[in-house]
Amino acid sequence: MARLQKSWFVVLILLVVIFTIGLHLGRSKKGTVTEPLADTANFSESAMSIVKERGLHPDDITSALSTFVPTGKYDDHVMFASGGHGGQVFAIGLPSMRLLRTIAVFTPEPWQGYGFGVKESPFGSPEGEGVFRNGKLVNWGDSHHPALSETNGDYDGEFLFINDKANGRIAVIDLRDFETKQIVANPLFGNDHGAAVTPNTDYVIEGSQYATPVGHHYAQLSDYQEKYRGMLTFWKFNRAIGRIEPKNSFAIELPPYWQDLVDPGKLVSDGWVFVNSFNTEMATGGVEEGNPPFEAGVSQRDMDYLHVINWKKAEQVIRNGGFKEIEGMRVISLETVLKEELLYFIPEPKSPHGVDVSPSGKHIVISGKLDPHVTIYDFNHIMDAIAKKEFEGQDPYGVPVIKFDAVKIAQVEVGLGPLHTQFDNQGYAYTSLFLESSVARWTLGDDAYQAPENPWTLVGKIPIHYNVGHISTAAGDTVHPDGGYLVSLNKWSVDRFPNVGPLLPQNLQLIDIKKPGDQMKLLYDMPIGNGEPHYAQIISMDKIKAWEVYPEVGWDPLHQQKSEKSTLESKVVRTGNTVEIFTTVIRSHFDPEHVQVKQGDRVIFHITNLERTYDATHGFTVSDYNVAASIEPGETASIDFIADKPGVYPYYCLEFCSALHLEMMGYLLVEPQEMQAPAVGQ
Ligand code: K7E
Ligand code: CUA
Repeated sequence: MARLQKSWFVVLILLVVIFTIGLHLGRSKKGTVTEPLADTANFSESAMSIVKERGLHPDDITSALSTFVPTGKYDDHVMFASGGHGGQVFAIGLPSMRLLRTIAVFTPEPWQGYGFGVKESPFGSPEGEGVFRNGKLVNWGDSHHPALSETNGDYDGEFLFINDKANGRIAVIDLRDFETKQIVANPLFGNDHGAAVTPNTDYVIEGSQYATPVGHHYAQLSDYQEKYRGMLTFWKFNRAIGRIEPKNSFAIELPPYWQDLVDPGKLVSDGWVFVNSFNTEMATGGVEEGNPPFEAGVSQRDMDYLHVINWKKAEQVIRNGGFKEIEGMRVISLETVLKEELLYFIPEPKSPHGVDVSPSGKHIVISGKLDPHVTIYDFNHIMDAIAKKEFEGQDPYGVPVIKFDAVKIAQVEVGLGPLHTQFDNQGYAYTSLFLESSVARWTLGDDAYQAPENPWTLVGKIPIHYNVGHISTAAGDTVHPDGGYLVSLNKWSVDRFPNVGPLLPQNLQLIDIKKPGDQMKLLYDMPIGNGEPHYAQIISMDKIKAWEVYPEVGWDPLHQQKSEKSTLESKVVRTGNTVEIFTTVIRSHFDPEHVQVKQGDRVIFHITNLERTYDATHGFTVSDYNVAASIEPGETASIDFIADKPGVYPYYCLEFCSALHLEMMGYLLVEPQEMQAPAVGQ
């Protein structure tokens, strides 16, 4: 006991010394930094008393020192985590694991003035046609797979894309202002799952999940094999305007298996995309009719099919007119897919879920939830097998099935319930183990920078808490992973946090992966009391070039250009029954402060924030009209509603922007119909 205490004390002193040196070296010009303690002996004494008082373990101290970011200093990475069925994206700083920003995407969010009457958002403009499904407003989503834009296979920090599994949609977020600019809805299918970008962001690829008749049509389940289909959509992204262009997009028809995750090739495998699938049984469920339930029906076969798709060639087929148009989308039929040799299958064991291409592009790693191995395929072997037609047969639709043994180069026994794989800069791969609640680290064959004896070896595991889904490493799906951090995105948190009732937070755990071998270390638990994080992307902060304020006063953030409705001086313009109020805001008043309209008028406030000061955001709302805006420095926001109820409605600023913020208000007077004088001549 005494010896343990002594060695603990030595560790502590060492850490204190390192910490003190660190403070000297790392002093930031920004913000205030406390003076490093000159007297380390005194410091260690006071630190020791905290350690004792709080009952901390030596490990806790290294974790705390590894993640603590002092006031005025910045996190070095940011993680964009999906918000699951909350429909949002979270930007979280690493290593501190502090939530920096919620980005409203599929679900309205009033703090950002998103979805509450502001026209400069997908919820307020024709660009948001994807917020409608069957003519109905769908104002939530199930966000799963965020994908950062890439240039030559590396994150470029310009855009973020994310899918909505529930409603088959893709959103575009501009990282200059961290705001959603576009939502597109897939015209061919209702549920999606895989979403990823090609290495130069030419396309955002969206895969369907549950097969349905194409184009939201009707067909009996007894016609499943004939009339239901899977689809892979290639949404063309125009970087210059920051928009997906549905007209230049296309889709590939697939058999009615349930296509799952999507990962495009890179470097050697650029031009190809890998998609796994399950339910190649084509089970159609129906427990109530005495059929096996889906969970049994879809996992009868030992192998499902990894889809290997030549998208560059598909693009060529589209250019040559080899498509039919369905619901406005150019679709390559399964028949053409076969004729043009765009699609091959490779058997993949068992209940596959994750598919991940290694940084070199040479290896494709898949995991089957019911197989304790990850299976690794070699891209060059796949190309050889295709050239030599090493097929074991065809699926019922005539798709050639490549011989498993011809292309599988390794299997690593990692543990129970493997799901998703990520990569680092030391030649390791990491696989989440759902059933075991741990993360396995293994060496990545000839991608490894230091090749061990057996190039494919499990080297360590770390338990997590609990039920990990995805994991994310820094730049972990690019051609140059950063290494250093791994975040485990856990579904359950069970006993990690104080009881807040039966709906528990999810747990995001930060793991230090800097040290080699079996030396991964859990650093931090971040509860997130919000929709389920599925996947995340972690990027170095150096690559994010976000604006501090909008480039010009009068900026339209949706189109990233000067707004036609901006103004430097207030004015009210009435055209028939439409009243446009060109409003300016600056600390601490609106101009105008009185707005008089008639019951039934259409009222449009065009509000320009004249501020050029970093962080001088104002808000705007009018009582009872369900409107909320956030007007960041330089922004012009337009809010449009019908003043259908007479009365006096205060409008006020929502952000506590100055000492006189409470005074920052105005009155909207809606004159009742009966008081309105009849027009002259009547
Ligand atoms: Cu595994 Cu939607 Cu990527 Cu969740 S998915 S975990
Ligand atoms: Cu502007 Cu409060």
